[in-house]
Amino acid sequence: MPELSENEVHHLEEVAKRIRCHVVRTISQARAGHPGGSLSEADILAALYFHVMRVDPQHPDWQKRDRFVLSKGHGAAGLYATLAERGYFSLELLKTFGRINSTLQVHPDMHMVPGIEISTGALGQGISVALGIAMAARMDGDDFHVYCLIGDGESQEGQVWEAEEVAAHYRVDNLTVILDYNGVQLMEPVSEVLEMAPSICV
Ligand SMILES: Cc1ncc(C[n+]2csc(CCOP(=O)(O)OP(=O)(O)O)c2C)c(N)n1
Repeated sequence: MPELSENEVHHLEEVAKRIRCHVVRTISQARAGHPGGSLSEADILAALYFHVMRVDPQHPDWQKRDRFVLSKGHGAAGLYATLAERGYFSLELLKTFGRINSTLQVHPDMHMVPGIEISTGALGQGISVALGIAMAARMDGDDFHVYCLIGDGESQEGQVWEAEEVAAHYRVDNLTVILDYNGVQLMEPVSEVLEMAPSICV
């Protein structure tokens, strides 16, 4: 991928700022959702949806599109903001985030929201599904790429490690997994939760 010019980097930074503003607004209006993880993923989502991924917001089911799976599904507010900025649906819809009967629930639903590939929320599952999509694409001879975002807290799930081991074993090179290494899970530093692990194990 060619290096970005200063202008292009500036553009992505501006997009990420707008995503963060939407996140703060939607989550505070709804009084629901996960602000931390939705804010920390903004730069990653801006880069993916506005530079890296091959997508067509007017045709969200286009067969040749790259796929994105938000394995840390509780960060849906950030993904909705990105999809709205990219033109999958209106920015107005963001105002309904978390309300009863809205399509934009706190965890993303693939049957209700254009651009959402997989319904996620149970940590550890998204990366396994992303791996399955990538392996199926390889078998079918499809040339799209699969991107998956996982959390550092989420990485305590054994399922994450199992998926990564399988991906390495089968050399699944059409899957890119990105770790949102923000150091926090819910209200605690990840390092403090990890310190608890030995006492949980005995
Ligand atoms: C299997 C499972 N266990 C517990 C939860 C509850 N939960 C929601 S968010 C979260 C913390 C996730 O931390 P991290 O992956 O670091 O996400 P981020 O900090 O990026 O929001 C937990 C434990 C869940 N959604 N799924």
